[in-house]
Amino acid sequence: MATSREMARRARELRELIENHNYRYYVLDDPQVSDAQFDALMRELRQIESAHPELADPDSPTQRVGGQASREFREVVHAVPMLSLDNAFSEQDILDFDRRARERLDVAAIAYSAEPKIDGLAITLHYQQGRLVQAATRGDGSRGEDVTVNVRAIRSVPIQLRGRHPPAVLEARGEVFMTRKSFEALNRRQSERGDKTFANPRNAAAGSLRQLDPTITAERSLDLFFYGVGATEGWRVPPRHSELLAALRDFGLRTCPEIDVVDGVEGCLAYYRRIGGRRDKLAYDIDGVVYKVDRLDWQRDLGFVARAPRWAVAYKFPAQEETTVVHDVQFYVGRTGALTPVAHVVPVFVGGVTVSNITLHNMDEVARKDVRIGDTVVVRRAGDVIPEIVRVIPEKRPHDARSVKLPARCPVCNSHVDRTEGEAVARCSGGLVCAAQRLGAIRHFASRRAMDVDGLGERLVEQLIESGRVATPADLYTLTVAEVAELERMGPRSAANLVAALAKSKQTTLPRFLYALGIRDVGEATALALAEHFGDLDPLQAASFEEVQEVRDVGPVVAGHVREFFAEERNRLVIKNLRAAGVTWPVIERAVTVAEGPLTGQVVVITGTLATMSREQAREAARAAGATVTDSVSKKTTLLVVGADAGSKLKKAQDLGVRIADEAEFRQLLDRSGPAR
Ligand code: 9MJ
Repeated sequence: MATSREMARRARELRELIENHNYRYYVLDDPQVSDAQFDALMRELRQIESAHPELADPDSPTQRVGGQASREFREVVHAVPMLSLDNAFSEQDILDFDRRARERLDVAAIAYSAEPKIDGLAITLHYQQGRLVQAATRGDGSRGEDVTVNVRAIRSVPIQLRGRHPPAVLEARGEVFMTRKSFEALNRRQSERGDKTFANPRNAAAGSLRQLDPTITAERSLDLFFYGVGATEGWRVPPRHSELLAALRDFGLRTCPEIDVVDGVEGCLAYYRRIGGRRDKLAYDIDGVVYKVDRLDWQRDLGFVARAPRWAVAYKFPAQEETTVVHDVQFYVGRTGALTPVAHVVPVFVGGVTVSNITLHNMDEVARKDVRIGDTVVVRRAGDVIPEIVRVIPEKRPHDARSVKLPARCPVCNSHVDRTEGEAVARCSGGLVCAAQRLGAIRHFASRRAMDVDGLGERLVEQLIESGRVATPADLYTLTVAEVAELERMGPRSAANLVAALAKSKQTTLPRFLYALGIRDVGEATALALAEHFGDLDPLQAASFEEVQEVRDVGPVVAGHVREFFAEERNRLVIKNLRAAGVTWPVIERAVTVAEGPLTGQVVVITGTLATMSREQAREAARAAGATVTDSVSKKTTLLVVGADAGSKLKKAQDLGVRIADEAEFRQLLDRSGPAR
């Protein structure tokens, strides 16, 4: 049994170890132990403290989350006022700031501490003889609120400063914030519990810091970066701000690792660009950068105007999030007929541009975000990212807000709108009769990777369609030079060039032609696979649903689109006209010829888990034996191979009277020698 002296020593040792690991982890960003090892130390300390209540210490790391949940926050008067910063919004503002400072100081150049401007809440921590005695919010700069119990719950904040000789008084100032990751996790938890979610990390940090119950603050993982000091006693303040920050780090107070010393205004502007470029990659939100004259004697010489120092300025980034109002939602029809809901919002300047239209992508997205016409919404545009509606602010929803309804008919051609069950996207069924799809279809047909018709720009296609001269791609090949020369911004020469380009495009390849048709979900890779498999257009047009599925990487969905496309009379007519106009391609030697073998003529489906081979191996084996292999059971299926846990396909095959073989039988079938040639 350990003596209580030994226990007291071990408790002291553990507290020191734990604080040291915290410092390595948070301040130096260089942990020496794993989370599990750290937790083990905390566990051991808790055990000792509960077995030996006489060893309790309010400053023990186990006691971070303690203290009374007060009913309100006491007011704190700041001995040294907490400053605000002047804002700059342009390079010119920064040039002016630097010029004024140099003129006042009568110096040629100034070194600045350049710091990200953390978008959080300013806070001051009062350490006496190295011990955290009080934490307060900025408030109005003169008076704030006492949030000591909550700040103690922030793990990166030392309760006791490091070092043997801490100042008698040190008021360390910084910004409390929440990382984006913690913010998202918090909002997920909040919505799972049916609690209110926060609009952004800043609000979440503010809400968490001002919790009356510190256990809630503790579970919300707040962070803190220090960037300055208030009152100090018994401490020789270093001569430069950058050195002061280094001293704070030595005390165990975390500073932002992005802080740098830069030379002159050029250095400031380069820093702004550098940080701006990495803004989205940082773990936390920043809303600009701050420049501070690095020499503290120069800071004193420059002094203040009202509450803002003459030695510092905040250069703000354009806001990435703003709120605005949705005044309408309209549906746009794309090349493939997809209907896209687009929110029309009151124009708002966000992320450096004015945004007035925001895509909502599809009806699932509308439902998920529950966007209604009349709603106030948070809009975000970060970097080059397209603007998005982040969320609705439900408290601001007017009584007469209208929900967004998918129109029953295409807004362009009035054909009916299809929404396949389980699919997010709704589509106009009007194919080539829909003008929206016509423009897209013809542009796509002529595009470089399709038929590669040089000089057929959007405006030209629009004119050809509007004049009624061109309704389908086939009509392009009947254009004459004289007709084209009549169009806006066309002369005889460019008209001749276009007609020549059209003539040239007639010599194409089958993959290009198939891609050019704009069949839904048939991109270049699928077009190539279809072309290689069938060799020419006629066998593809004649192919059954099952036969199309034989093509590598083609499943039932794409096979369905291909079949629907060729089943449509109007499409076949367009193709016929294209060929009549002289569009041709060389026939491709079929890469895969149907093998002759014991399963020649059979249409095989494989289902369930096989014991001796994978399903893909089984498909290959069946193909090699001459079979056509498909994914789904139909009237054409002649053989169903069943492995373990077969599902609905077995039932369907039984209903249709399809022959069913188990794995052993299938192997026997494969092993039979092929028919004599
Ligand atoms: C922020 N928000 O990151 C200051 N700040 O300095 C930095 N704020 C500041 N400095 C004096 N890095 C007053 C405020």
